[in-house]
Amino acid sequence: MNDIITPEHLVLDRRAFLAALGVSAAPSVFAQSPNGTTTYEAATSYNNFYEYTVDKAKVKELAQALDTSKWKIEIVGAVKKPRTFTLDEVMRLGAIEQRIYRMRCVEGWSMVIPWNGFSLSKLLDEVEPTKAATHVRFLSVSDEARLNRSSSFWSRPWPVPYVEGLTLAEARHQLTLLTFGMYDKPLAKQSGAPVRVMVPWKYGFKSPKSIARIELVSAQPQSTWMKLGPTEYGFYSNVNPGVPHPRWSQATERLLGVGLLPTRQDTRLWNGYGEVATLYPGDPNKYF
Ligand SMILES: Nc1nc2c(c(=O)[nH]1)N[C@H]1C(S)=C(S)[C@@H](COP(=O)(O)O)O[C@H]1N2
Ligand SMILES: [Mo]
Repeated sequence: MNDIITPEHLVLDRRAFLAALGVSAAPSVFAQSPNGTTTYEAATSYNNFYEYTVDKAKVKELAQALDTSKWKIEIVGAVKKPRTFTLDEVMRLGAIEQRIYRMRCVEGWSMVIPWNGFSLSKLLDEVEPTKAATHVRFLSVSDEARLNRSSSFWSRPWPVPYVEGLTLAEARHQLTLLTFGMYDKPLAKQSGAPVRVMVPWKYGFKSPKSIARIELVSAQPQSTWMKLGPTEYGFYSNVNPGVPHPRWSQATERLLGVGLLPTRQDTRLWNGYGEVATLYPGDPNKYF
């Protein structure tokens, strides 16, 4: 089953996706979970979006407070052409493709999801990073008024905005997807509407939701998770069954939303996306 999930699945015609905009009541063609694809229902009912809550089942409801109309993405820093794009302007930069990616959360569960978008490199080419740019920093929405920061799970409010980062080479890799939809529909709010990045060979937390700002920078950025747990969450955080989390093994995972019960399966180096090997010369375990 996993072998059919390759980046060659670039099949969706852009018009089909645009036609789907605003037709949110249409039944998902993936409702029956063909080919081991996680159901839409499962993928949009069990979510991590800590700015709202640490309760995976409540995200779906709380995230509806996010206003995604009039969305803008600012791209600044070490670029020749800094620019603020409307969502529509960003979406016109490339043909929307469908890519079925595995997603492996650092907590030990995984899903298989058909995303809609195009390579982030298209957007980066548009703003022309300068020679000084070595890394990319992503900032999720920081409209604090709409965010629930009162989680009792943490002793202090969840830090906003959620920050993630990649090397420029990782960000430019064709697998790194600027994502506007899933299952041929616009992203649900709990899934990171209206735009997120999917980096399928890294743990799920490296795929930031609801992105408002992208910065090209000259040093490795500190992500939210590095700040919160420096001994547990490194900058690279590539999926790697050989490197256990300090508190649990990463050797296997529970695949969710495919059958009635989760399926336990082996976790694969780089989540099975071996083509990223060129980004990591030497021992894969040193990229913490
Ligand atoms: N802004 C933001 N992005 C985020 C998160 C978050 O809490 N806030 N959680 C991350 C984690 S831990 C995972 S596993 C995935 C979950 O994506 P999903 O809810 O669409 O499955 O989103 C990632 N992106
Ligand atoms: Mo995660």
